[in-house]
Amino acid sequence: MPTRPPTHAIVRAPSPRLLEALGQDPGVTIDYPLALAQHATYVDALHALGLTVVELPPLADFADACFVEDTAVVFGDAALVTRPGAPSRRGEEQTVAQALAELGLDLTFMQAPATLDGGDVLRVGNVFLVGRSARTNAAGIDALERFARQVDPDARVVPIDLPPALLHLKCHVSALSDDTVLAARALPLDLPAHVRRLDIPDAESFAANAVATPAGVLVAAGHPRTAEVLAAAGYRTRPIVTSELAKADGSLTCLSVLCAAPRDGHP
Ligand code: CIR
Repeated sequence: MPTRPPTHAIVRAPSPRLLEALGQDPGVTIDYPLALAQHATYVDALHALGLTVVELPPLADFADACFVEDTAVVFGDAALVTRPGAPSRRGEEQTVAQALAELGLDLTFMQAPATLDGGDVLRVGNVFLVGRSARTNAAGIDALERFARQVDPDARVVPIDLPPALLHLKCHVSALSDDTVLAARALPLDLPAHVRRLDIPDAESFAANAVATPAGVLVAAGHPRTAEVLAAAGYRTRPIVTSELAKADGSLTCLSVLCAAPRDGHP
């Protein structure tokens, strides 16, 4: 069954503790007011794609809580609420779960010792490529497989060992649709035969992580080759700057959870 176009995006503005977020290089300082402004621009861009944006209140105690993607994997009318791999991030998932429930999705909650970050899950139709990473363990991958098969008995989960330097699988690849992915050239991927791969140069690998809806694609600004590849393939693109969130290892998909709400009950 083809993926229904998303109707909603769940987001959360960066916490005032963003400067303590995981993954920053020493000597690099996040400009918090600029991070807030960039996040607001991202939210505007989601609106422009026709999505209803559910803005969760910032979580003051969670430095990484704006990276909501890691807390849930949506598949059809269901969502797997994850147990994030970084202990400091556990708890972020609760308000995301509540928002998904209010939108009418059926929730499954991952249990210890499983851990998984949504940033490791690349869904292409009913095939889930999942990064085996420092954040996502074997029990997390098993839990993802059980969840996916409950929703669609034909769903497949394919684990991928990540290069050690890569935080999440989706740092260097993202799905544009049920049959197309955008990927950095150097990333090896065992894709199903029907999946088309659009390659971008490794120098632009940050831009491989794009937010795609049928209405258009949000893509990291300042990556001209990627913009050309997408345009040549017929995608309408909208460049976005998220430099301050990138300093905390965040890319574009990690700032939202997209879903097609079975019940549009959110205020
Ligand atoms: C972390 O290390 O968890 C955050 N600083 C960045 C998470 C980025 N998430 C994502 O790309 N899905």
